[in-house]
Amino acid sequence: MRMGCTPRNKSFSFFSLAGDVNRDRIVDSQDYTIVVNDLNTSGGWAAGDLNADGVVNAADLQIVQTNLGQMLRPCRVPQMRRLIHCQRATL
Ligand SMILES: [Ca+2]
Ligand SMILES: [Ca+2]
Repeated sequence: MRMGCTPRNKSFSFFSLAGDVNRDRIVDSQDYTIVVNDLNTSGGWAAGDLNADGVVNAADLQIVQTNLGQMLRPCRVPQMRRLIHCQRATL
């Protein structure tokens, strides 16, 4: 008896950059402005609640300030064909 499901390739893209409120991979003045505009409100990450304590406050602003200028470059995933070629070359 065979159980389970048919394996399929899946691709996920995710990243985490502390202080990047608008998730554009850069911590800059736009993120700072979002937090300042939402100070003392409740909301999620998009509102600037970066430490997930339920309120946008000075702690969240500190996270942005600490990480100002940080950025993430898009990562490149090798194409499967190239990966297979590399594996054969090493056998
Ligand atoms: Ca940003
Ligand atoms: Ca917070």
